[in-house]
This record gives sequence, C-alpha cells and structure tokens, in this order.
Amino acid sequence: MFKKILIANRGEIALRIIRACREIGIQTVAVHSTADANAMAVRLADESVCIGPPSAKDSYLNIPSILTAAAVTGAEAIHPGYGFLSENAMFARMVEEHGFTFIGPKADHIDKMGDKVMAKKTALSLGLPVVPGSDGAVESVEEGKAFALKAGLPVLIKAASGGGGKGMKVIRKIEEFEEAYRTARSEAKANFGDDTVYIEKYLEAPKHIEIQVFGDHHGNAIHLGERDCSTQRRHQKVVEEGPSPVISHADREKIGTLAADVIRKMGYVGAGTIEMLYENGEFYFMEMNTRIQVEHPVTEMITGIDLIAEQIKVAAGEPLTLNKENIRFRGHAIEIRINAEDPQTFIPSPGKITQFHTPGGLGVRFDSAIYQGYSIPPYYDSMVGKLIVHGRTREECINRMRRCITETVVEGVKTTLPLHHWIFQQEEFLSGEYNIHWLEKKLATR
Ligand code: MV4
Repeated sequence: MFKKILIANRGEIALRIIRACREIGIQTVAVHSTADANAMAVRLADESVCIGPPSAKDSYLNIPSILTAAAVTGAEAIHPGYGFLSENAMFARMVEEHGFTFIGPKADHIDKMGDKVMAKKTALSLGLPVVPGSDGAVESVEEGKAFALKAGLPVLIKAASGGGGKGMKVIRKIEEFEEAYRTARSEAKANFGDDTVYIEKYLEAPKHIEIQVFGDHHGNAIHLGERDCSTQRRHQKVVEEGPSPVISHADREKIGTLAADVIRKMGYVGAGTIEMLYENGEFYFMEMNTRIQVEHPVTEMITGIDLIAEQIKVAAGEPLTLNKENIRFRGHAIEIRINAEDPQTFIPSPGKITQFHTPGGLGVRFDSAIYQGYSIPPYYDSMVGKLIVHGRTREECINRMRRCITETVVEGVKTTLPLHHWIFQQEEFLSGEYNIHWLEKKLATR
C-alpha cells in the first residue's frame, strides 16, 4: 500500500480523498493555488504545496508543478479527483512515466473513452446496447442525410471529442440538415480541435441513468448499481438518486451485469461510470466516464462501500474483495449539489460565508470544504457542497432531505438551496417519472 498520496484537486473532493486516506493510514499532500491558501484541504492534509496562481490552467492544470510537488514531498501516487486533470490521458501517462501511480484507469482507456465514436464502437462490440446511429464518423453532408432518411427523423449530430452536451445539434426536418451539419463540425473544431461528428437517432425524453463500475488488475469487474441523474439544467446535475425510481431489480441486474462484463473484457482498472439513456424500458450506451464522479456518495450510501478507498486499493494492485455475493443494496439515497449561485438566475455568488450550519441526524451526510469565515473564491466551479441523505425507502429519503434542507444555514452568499427545496415539492419529481428535460421545462414556467 502507498505511504503517501498527492491530491491534484481542490474543494470537497480533496477533503473526501484526505478522509479516505486518513482512515486507511496513508499520508496526504494537498496542492493548492494561491487563491486556496485558506482551503480546508490545506489545513487537513499532512502537507501542502502551493502550485501556482489562481487561474486553474496555471495551478490545478499545471502538470509540471504537480509532478514537482509529488517529487519533493515523496508522494507515491496521485489522485486526480474529478474535473481538472482526471480524464487527461497525457497527465495519466506522465504521472506513470515519472514513477508515480495514477489513481485511475490506464491512459489508453482514458483515451479510448474520450473519443465518443471509439467508445460507442467498443461498447457495442462488447455487448452493450447503443442508440441506433451512423457507423462511426460521418464525413459528408450526403452521407449524413442518407443516414437521417434511413433511420428516420429526428436525429442528433454529436461531436466525437465532445461530451457534456457541447456541439450537439437536433435535426427535425431534412431541409435543416446541411446547415446543422456544417455548424456542428465547425463548432466541434472550435471547441475540441476535432471536427469529427457522428449521428444518432434522437431520443425525445429519456432518463439519464448511470452505472457505477469497478475493475482491478486481476481481471475482476463488478457493478454497484445505478444512479438516476436526470434532474439537470444545462448539463449540470442538480439532484442524483439511487436506485432509480423506475428501474426494476431484474433490469438493474441485467444492465449492471452487461456493464461489468464490458469492464472485464476491456481489462479496465479502477472506478468508472457507464452513462446510459433510458427510454421506454430500454437502455442505450451514451458515454463512459473514467473517473470518480461528484455523485459517488449516492452509491456509497446504498452499498456502504467507500469508493475512494477502493480506488486507492485497486491502484496499489490489491484485488477487489467486492463481488456479487457480498455487495448488498440497502434503501435509497439522494444527493443535492449546493452551488453558490443565485437560485433564480444561476449567476455565481462567490464571497465570505458569514453563518454556516450543517444538518445532522440519522442517514445524513454533508460533503463540503466550506466553513464559517471562509471566502469562496471566484475562480472555480460554484459547487460548494453536497448534501446526501439515506433512508429505507424513497419516501423516507425525500422526507429526510426536506428536513435537512430546512436545517441547513449558509449565509453571506446565495445558494441553490431554495431551488432544491422547491424541487422536493414538485409532483413530477415525487412520482419519479421525470426525464432529462423536466427541470428546465418546469423552471421556464416557475
Ligand atoms: C442524446 C440525447 C438524445 N438522443 N443522444 C447530452 C450530453 C451528451 N453526453 C449526450 N447527451 C444527449 N445525448 C441521443 N441519441 C440527449 C442528450 C441530452 C442529455 C443527456 C443526458 C443528460 C442531460 C441531457 C440534456 C440534453 C440532451
């Protein structure tokens, strides 16, 4: 096992990794920008190193600085968290080339899943259902139109190097095709430096269901059930829950087993998420994320498994001790992402936290790096904390969430808590029948 790990991240996930390390007896090194000198992760880590100025490109994305910090502190492994360098294959490669362990999958697997065309081909060839679509990249207007007419409208043009919804174009009439295709390619080029696009049949109102998977260096692979992340706004998740209120136990086992089989066949190592669209009782592979995700606590709460500790153990070469027989799903969990934003306009609201009180009690978890007197810097993501609750049933869980939201106090900055309070009063949410468009449509008529 590693003696010392460097955490190449900030905020609540840096703290989350420090906590896992402390419990398993690993020393931690926090790296931080000058804007984060007062961060809780810096205080809680055993050591800290300043790696650059506020701008992420000069600090949390500064590979030479991070590798130097690892070398001077004698860290053996680097945990990238989520965002920043977590899905940067070049970083993963450089970490390994400099003699450290990257706590994550092999660089080749990050590369493969980062290319959405290759990811889809891989998923299909290894047995996962995919959305009917073009056979890989679409190189011309004629080829694209031919597919659209054969598959039937509407279709969706996607960027091969995209993800997170950027560079997508829905086409409902064939006359719109040419312009949409040219725009999609030039936007893909501008955003990702790659104008490769592919086309899929457009699903009108799916759910976003993602499956947590894990592989190790010994050929073992498991799934840990799904999370329903359909409650989103502009591709930012707002509420996540598990299990999904619309998926049967039989369907969970079926799609989960298929997902684990893909991981095993790929020889994938570490934590991963298989993102699926779910519509009319069918699953369709969408993308695979090769990192730990913001919403991993939902899975931790219903399985009792520390996913960060598992990542570290797997990276150190230990075999997974989790298997079909000893993984038990218990109850229901919901997470809300608390952003320092205006709950009406979603404009970021950085600044000093003057009052802070977190909820507590049975089945309650508050993952955050903020504290009373802390100043939220304006340079990074506005997510400042996650409230996660567990209950025996979805209903108990929702009641607990409502109670916890009213108990939480964050003063000095605006937060999205009033939005969350409202969501848990909406009958569509309570029914569980919401899809990826529900929140945005509902907000438009609020
Ligand atoms: C889709 C889709 C409908 N049909 N693909 C958005 C992010 C990117 N990763 C894939 N996305 C979608 N792909 C087909 N064939 C709808 C979306 C989509 C979406 C998916 C998940 C969560 C939120 C979303 C919001 C808008 C569109």
